[in-house]
Amino acid sequence: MKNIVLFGPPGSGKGTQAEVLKDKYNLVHISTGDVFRYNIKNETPLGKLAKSYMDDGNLVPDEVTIDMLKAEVEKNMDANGFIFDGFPRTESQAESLDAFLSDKGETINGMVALEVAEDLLVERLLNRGLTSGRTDDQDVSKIRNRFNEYQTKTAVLQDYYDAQNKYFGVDGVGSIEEITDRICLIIDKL
Ligand code: B4P
Repeated sequence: MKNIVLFGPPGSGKGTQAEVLKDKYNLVHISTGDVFRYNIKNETPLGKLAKSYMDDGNLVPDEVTIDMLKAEVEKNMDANGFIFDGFPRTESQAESLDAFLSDKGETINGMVALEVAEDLLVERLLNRGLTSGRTDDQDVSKIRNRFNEYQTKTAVLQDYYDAQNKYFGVDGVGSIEEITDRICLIIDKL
């Protein structure tokens, strides 16, 4: 399997790039944000729980998120590999993912991190909020809280993967196609 973690702050383009990369490399794309939003839309118990966190721009608790991620992987064990989009977002999630994959004789091949300045991210998210209906994209204070969650809980994962020589930073500013090309140069070598 080829297993890639797509990483970066909110709005950096993880979901956008994953949509292209999954077809190019024939990988299964798992976006924890999308799975939560699907559950919210269908008013499942998981959706009701996740909504209370996501609406304010907070991370959903690890125990819920990790179990959900594992279930998504288990559904697709015949895949060529996975693009993990928006997961892991905490050290505990990263450790659980490593242990879970290791039990299956698999590993993360690399983390590709999209690097974009915060002001540009706010602009992108507010812009998406005009049409997406996502409450977490419509309010600057909620967006700032998402960045705060990222800085305090998620950014540390750069060191986590760097220590395994698996961290690859990419300039996330430019056209979507240009950024895809930059990411592919990395994935092709993994
Ligand atoms: P996510 O759904 O993961 O979303 P995101 O971080 O907002 O966006 P992403 O980086 O994928 O950006 P996108 O491509 O859409 O998270 C939402 C929430 O879910 C979290 O806040 C949290 O509450 C919860 N959650 C999810 N995973 C979790 C976990 N593991 N643990 C706990 N909680 C979790 O791009 C954004 C915008 O930019 C789009 O409008 C796009 O069109 C635009 N764009 C993309 N690339 C561009 C480019 N090159 N130039 C210009 N615009 C671009």
